[in-house]
Amino acid sequence: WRRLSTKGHAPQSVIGQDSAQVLGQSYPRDDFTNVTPKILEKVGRNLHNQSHHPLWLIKERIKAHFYSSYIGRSGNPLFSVHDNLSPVVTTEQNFDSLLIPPGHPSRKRGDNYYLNRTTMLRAHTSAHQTDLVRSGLDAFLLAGDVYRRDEIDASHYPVFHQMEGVRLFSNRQLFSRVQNGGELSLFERGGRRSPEKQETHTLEAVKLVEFDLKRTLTQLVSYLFGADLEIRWVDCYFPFTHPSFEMEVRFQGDWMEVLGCGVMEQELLNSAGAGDKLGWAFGLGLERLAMVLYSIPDIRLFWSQDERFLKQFRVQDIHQPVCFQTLSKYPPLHNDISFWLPNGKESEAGRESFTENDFYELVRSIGGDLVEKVSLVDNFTHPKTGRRSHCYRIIYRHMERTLTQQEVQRVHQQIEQAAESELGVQGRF
Ligand code: FA5
Ligand code: MG
Repeated sequence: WRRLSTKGHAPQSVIGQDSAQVLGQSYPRDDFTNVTPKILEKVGRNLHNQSHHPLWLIKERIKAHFYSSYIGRSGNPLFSVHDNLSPVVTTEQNFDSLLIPPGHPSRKRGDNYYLNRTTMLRAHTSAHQTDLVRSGLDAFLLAGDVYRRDEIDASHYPVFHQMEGVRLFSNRQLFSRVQNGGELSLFERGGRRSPEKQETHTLEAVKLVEFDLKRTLTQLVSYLFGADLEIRWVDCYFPFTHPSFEMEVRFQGDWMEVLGCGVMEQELLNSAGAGDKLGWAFGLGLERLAMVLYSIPDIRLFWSQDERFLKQFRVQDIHQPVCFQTLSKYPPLHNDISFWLPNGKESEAGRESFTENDFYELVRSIGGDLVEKVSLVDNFTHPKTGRRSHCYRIIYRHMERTLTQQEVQRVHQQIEQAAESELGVQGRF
C-alpha cells in the first residue's frame, strides 16, 4: 500500500552486436537470435514475486490452499513451491525433455524468443518438470514468467505467468485407500495406447490419477472463486501428457481456458529417474485466473506501475476479496505534511518511537479510499539541535468524482491532528 512497486534488482538485460546479456550471463548471437530490447526489459521484473502485485496475490492464495489441504506424513506441506528459477532455459529443457520432437511447430522461431539456437526464454513452466522430478521431488508447484511471440491485446501479451503443478504416486500411495489395493499394479506389459491411457499404464491406475488431478484442480478453483463457478473439462493434446485435458471456466458469458493438464508421459518420468511412479501435471495461466478473480479487464494492466492499479491489491489478508475498479479519470490533488519527529530516544524494546509505517497506517485509517499514495519527500536533520523532520506528500483522488480543495483540506487537517496526538510528532503545518 505504502510504497511504489519495488523495482527488480536483477542486472539489466540487453542485446548487443555479438551477444545477448541476460540476468548477468552472456549468450553468443546466431541466426536464431530474436529477443528484442522490449522483451529483455521484462526479464527480471518477476511480477509474481512482488509483494501485493495481483499475480503475487493469486500465487500466495494458491500456495495457501495447497499448504493447508495437502499435508505430508510428518505434518509438512506436501507440495514444495519454487518461484525463482531463471526464465533462461535450453531448448532441451523447453522441448526435448518434454518429448516435443525436432521440427515440431511449437519450436518455430516465429513463436518463441531465442537467445540463440540452444538457449531461449522459457515458453512454459513445464520446461522445469524433468529437472525438478530428477532432483527427487514428488509434489511441487512452480511459478514463473513465460515468453511467447504473440500479438498484444486485452488478453494476449508476449510475457505472462504460469503456475505448474506436479504430483507423483508410487504403487502404495495410489492404491493404499482402495479396497484390496495391494493386488493392483501401476504398470502392465503388452498393453495398448488408447484414448484413455498410455501403453504401459493399467486402466485402474490411470483412472485414479486422472480422478485425483481433476479433483485437485476443481477444489483449487472452488477455493479461489467459490463453488458457484461453472467449469468444464475438454479433451486435448500435449506431447508430454496422455490423456490430456483443459479446464475452462465461464467468464462474462463465454468459456475461457485457464489451464492444461494430464497424466505425465511415462517416458518423461523414466528419463527423470522416477520410472516406478505415475504422475499428473498441470500448467495454469496466472493472469487468466487473476482477470476472472479480480475482474481485471485488460492483461496489460499487470505491467502498470500506476499506484491506482497497484494499491487496490494491498490487502492486509491475502484472502480478503478484491474487486478491481477501473482507473479514475478524475484529477488528483496533493497536499504535503511536515513535522518534527519525537526525540530520537529509543524505547525500552529498542524500537524507534516513530516509524514511517505508523504514519502510513494512520493516513490510511483516516483518508481511506481518497488517498491514492503517500510518499516521504523530505527527511531533514537540524544542524544545531539534531532534531529530525519528515515531509510527506499525500495524493488524494476519488474513483468516481472530482474532489474539492475544501473536502481534501478537511481530511488533511484530521491527519495533521491525529499525527500530533497519536504519534507524538510536532507539526510544522
Ligand atoms: C502449456 O503451456 C502447457 N505447458 C500446460 C501443461 C502443463 C499441460 C503440464 C500439461 C501438463 P498452454 O499453452 O495451453 O499449455 O498454456 C497453459 C495456460 O497458460 C493456458 O490455459 C492459459 O491459461 C495460459 N496462457 C496461454 N497462452 C497465454 C497468453 N498468450 N496470455 C495469457 N495466458 C496464456
Ligand atoms: Mg492451451
